[in-house]
Amino acid sequence: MHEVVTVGETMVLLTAPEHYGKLKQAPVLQKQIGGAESNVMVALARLGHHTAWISRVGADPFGEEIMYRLRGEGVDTRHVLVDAQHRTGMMLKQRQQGSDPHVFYYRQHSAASHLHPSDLPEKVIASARILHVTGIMPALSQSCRDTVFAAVGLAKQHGVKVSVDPNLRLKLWSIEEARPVLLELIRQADYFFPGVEEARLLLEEPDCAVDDLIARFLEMGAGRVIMKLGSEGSITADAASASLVTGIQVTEVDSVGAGDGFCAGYLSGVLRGLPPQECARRANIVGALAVTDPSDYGGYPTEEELNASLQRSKLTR
Ligand code: KDG
Repeated sequence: MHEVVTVGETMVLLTAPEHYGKLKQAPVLQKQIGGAESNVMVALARLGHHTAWISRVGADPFGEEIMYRLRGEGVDTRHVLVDAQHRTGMMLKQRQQGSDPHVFYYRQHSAASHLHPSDLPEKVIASARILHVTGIMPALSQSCRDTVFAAVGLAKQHGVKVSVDPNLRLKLWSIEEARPVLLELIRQADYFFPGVEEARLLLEEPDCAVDDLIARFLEMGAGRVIMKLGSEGSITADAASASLVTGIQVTEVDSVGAGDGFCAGYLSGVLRGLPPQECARRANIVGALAVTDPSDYGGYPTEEELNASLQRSKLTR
């Protein structure tokens, strides 16, 4: 049985890890893989949890590589369909000194963009403890949007908790298109993981205070809201209480993958039955360690490494 199951697209990611600025000046690109949903599964698997990633890949070397790498991380890929008609998606990442990297997608009409509700293995979702979804899938195509809502519907039907990271990608769709879709997902979320700017955009409240943003999401129906505050930590709130949990300081190399690590750290606490503040403490550390490595998930810790960081952070508190 899997503890956490997800559905999403993973791409081959080409980047020059040692090079800042225009990729045209980088003589060699390195192959990695990236996908917000599978990143969360990798981080959870490193922390000792059973996870499954549901998707489609093309019948091509990139698809093979994604499966090979995710299997190597201990993520169950048995429910991934190999789609002989379409290619695996790809992205380029151009690193910038002092700011978030620029990404360029080559994912239109990709294999994963053809995911369909009939691809969902109902038994796998029904027997999980948590379904994790993001706002990327519904941006890819109508059939991906239908697939995410069908997965959430199955989770609800079988009493499986739903975790939602909005992952607002304005390169994939406009805020006007994204807003109603993501608000509908948020209403169904047991755990909702926004960033502050995303929250303001989604609620059309550019100047709203963080506490008021959280209150709005709780009123809309989210069970627990975990607001990411970057290096400052996070706030975990539900109808009964709210706590600010401070983060740890690290040297940032690349911010991509931090939000995914954060979600995984939090969900691993939930799976262990920990109180919300302890879940947030784990989330802050996994998110922080993620930014110390240039790849999406190279910095995610094992449970042992996470415990060592937790101990160190307790000593310095
Ligand atoms: O969260 C990390 C992701 O942004 C990256 O892996 C690529 O899934 C991705 C996306 O759609 O941007």
